[in-house]
Amino acid sequence: MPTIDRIHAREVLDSRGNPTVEVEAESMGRIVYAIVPSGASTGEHEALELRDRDNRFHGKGVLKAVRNVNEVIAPKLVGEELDSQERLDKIMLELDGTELKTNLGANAILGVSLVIAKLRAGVQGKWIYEVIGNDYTIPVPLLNVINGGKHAGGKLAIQEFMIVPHGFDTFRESLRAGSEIYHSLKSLLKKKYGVSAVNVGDEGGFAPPIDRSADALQMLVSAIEDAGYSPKEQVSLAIDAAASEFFHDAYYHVDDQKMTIEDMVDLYSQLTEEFPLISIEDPFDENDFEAFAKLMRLLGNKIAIVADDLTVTNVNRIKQAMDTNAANYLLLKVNQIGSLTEALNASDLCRQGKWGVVVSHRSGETEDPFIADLAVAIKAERIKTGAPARSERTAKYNQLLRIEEKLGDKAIYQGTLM
Ligand code: 2PG
Ligand code: MG
Repeated sequence: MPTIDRIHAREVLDSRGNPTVEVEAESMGRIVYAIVPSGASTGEHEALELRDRDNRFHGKGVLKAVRNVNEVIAPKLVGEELDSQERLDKIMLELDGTELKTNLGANAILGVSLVIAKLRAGVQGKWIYEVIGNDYTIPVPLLNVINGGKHAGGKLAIQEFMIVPHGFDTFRESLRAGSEIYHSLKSLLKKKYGVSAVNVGDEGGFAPPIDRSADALQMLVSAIEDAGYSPKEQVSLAIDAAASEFFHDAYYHVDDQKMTIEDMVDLYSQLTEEFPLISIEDPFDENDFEAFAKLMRLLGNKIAIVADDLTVTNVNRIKQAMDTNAANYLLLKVNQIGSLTEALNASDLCRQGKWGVVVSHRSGETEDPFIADLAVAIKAERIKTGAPARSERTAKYNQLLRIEEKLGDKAIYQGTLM
């Protein structure tokens, strides 16, 4: 059995130009790298992203996390056999010893956890998805083409307006539709609002001066039609409200209004009637299981109600959401929980509870396509990884193209199962 011969972390930059942790590892002469992503609209219950809080990089340096890898984790793991992800992750979790990884930092532990999966694949001459799972599907992409909230500087409170090209036989055709619609949208926005409307936000989607959620969704429908596709049959819509970000003083501040939970339920059900909306993520504040449940009772049998900040890829919070019937889909982000094993446990729990899974990037991303392999390996119904533009986003979509091609006749596109 090959062993881990070397682990070394360093500070590199993410897509927003902020420092993040990269881990390099070696076994039998093979060298692999993993880079940790970082959110902006982070959930308050996420595992700790350790930042230096000193004068470097406006406090955002990650040298403490890097040191924790090089001086605490590496000495424990170097020499260990690459037999099982779970066993190696467990060593790190015990070394940290806290629920939210406040000792070593989730960014330190996750970097090593991901690099272990890559090393296990490397020494066996396998693809990453092949060492994580044993039965595969290709997820439907949720492409974020209009950016609002914390990811852009505009007036839209809702953070993400996404197109969902599901009505195709393959991922490749879906991605083509996504790209064509993205470019149709660009032309429509330019025509209506001028050239500065097509400046992009953090996830590669446009950040136009649109005020109201319904107008943003209408632009998407127009773009789908303009590109020659049929809304609903081939391409549906999804939003991530990231509602904790606009919940202040007991009200939701959206579309220039002060809304109660009931008003928000009305808004979401109106939007769902008016548009081919099939997925609403984080419709309410991250602590309000009851409000989520209200929306579930109304729309839960028709569309995906996705829990992100509510559940933070944490099995305890997912259980709570299941018990209260607060959602029917999990947004799975590896860095919210901080190790691959725990993310896989979250996915297993979703399968037991009959929830769907959307594997997700962060708004601060990197060139590492790891989550594409992960989505394939856990047979995630969907993947959310930004616009079909900007390399930190296309890295994931392009990896899915490779995997689909590699699987050939055996590739099953989740869109065909919807
Ligand atoms: C989200 C994510 C990713 P962030 O809210 O779902 O789109 O954003 O990484 O900023 O939390
Ligand atoms: Mg979200």
